[in-house]
Amino acid sequence: MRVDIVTIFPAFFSVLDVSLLGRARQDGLLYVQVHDLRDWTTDRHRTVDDTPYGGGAGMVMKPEPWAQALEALLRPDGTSTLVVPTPAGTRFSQPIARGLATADHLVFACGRYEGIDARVLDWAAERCRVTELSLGDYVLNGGEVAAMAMLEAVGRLVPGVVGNPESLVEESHEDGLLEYPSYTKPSTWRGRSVPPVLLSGHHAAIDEWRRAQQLERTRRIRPDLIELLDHDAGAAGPGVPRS
Ligand code: JEW
Repeated sequence: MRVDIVTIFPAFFSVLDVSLLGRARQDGLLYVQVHDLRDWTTDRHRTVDDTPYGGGAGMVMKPEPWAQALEALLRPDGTSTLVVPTPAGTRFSQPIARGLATADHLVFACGRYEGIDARVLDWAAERCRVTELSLGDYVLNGGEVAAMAMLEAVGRLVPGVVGNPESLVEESHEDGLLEYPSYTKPSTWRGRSVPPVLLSGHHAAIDEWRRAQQLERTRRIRPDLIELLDHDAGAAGPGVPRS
């Protein structure tokens, strides 16, 4: 997968070099390139923003530098997907990450200020798939942190990026439940023992205990996820009560 990221803060993405995805980049599975939007400005001050038509607080990103950037980066055959983090987008989720992981080329457009002139996305939608995504229901200062989270979620689903495919399935949200609690040595630490079943060597009992922990935690912390469970698929797993 090839990923291009356009931002006025390319330095935000230097952490990619030290993350999990750093190795995948070296192995050629993920080719990520970060671009400075200001490289596509033509004025002496490298201006990317202007005042909003209709008035109001803040500034809006000018369309011209974005069009120059996207004309340079989007494939002319329409096979690129433009990902635009925005608080007004569809909520990002694991199913959306799975969908994006099948793409061959993603371009992340990271806005700042009050966002990007709305005509840019209308124009881009005539050239490629455009997907506006929100990281969640809270305020961020721009698209960079959202893009970083989305790239990590998508990148680890690209075949070969995460070594063990089983670890993909076991992670939270891949089976629709929160994860079970994990423990390592020592078996007693500061007066707290590891749950004895985990030391029993009884694998069926361990599976059952972990499933019960997942269900208890999910019911307590994220009851909304229980509503989303596929009851037929869930009944095939170990220790799932038919309710
Ligand atoms: C996100 C891109 C660009 C937030 C989440 N928040 C917010 C907000 C902003 C400007 C105007 C109105 C609301 C800040 N902002 C962004 C926020 C993405 C931009 C400017 C964003 N996902 N993505 N939760």
